[in-house]
Amino acid sequence: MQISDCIFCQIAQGKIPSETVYEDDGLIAFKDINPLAPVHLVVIPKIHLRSLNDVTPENEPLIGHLLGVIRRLAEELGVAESGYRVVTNTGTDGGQVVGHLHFHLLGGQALNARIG
Ligand code: IU
Repeated sequence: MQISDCIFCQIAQGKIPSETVYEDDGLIAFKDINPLAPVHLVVIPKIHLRSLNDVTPENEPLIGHLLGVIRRLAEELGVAESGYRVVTNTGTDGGQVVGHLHFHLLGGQALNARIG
């Protein structure tokens, strides 16, 4: 697949609209179009990494920053105290559908084991 065909790259570049809730130089967080919980965000690095398997030591500060942003968003959205789930599906067996590294932030209800 060409990176130019990647839907999440196009969202990151503003070429496809999304309900963005946070953005900085390195990442963007938007509402999942098919939410599985009252709070369901997708948080992605802007650079094209196919999955967690593509993360190199060079990318690790960015991923650490991404997790910090998720933590702050969870607080801002009011789910930090009640609890939430962060998921990154990786590869075929992991159920990854979109081939651009992304983290789901799910919360706002008691999550059963199947959600995410
Ligand atoms: P995955 O199974 O971890 O690859 O999930 C991809 C998620 O991206 C899934 O929850 C979709 O609803 C979501 N999504 C989106 O929010 N906007 C889009 O344009 C597309 C997928 I394509």
